[in-house]
Amino acid sequence: MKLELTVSSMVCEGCEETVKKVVKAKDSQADVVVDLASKKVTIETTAPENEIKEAIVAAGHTVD
Ligand SMILES: [Cu+2]
Repeated sequence: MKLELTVSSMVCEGCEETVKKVVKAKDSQADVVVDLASKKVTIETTAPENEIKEAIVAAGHTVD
């Protein structure tokens, strides 16, 4: 399943790494592409969308 999320709280590469890390903690096979400029995160995963969103929010980020 392909997810396209906007994580507006990402401001630097550290945030980008955090988001990638928490997504991969949910699904180690996930393919995560972050575009910092547009704050878009494209994720190819078998994990449920709500779990991915919750993991990102739990890491202190905002999913629009
Ligand atoms: Cu940051």
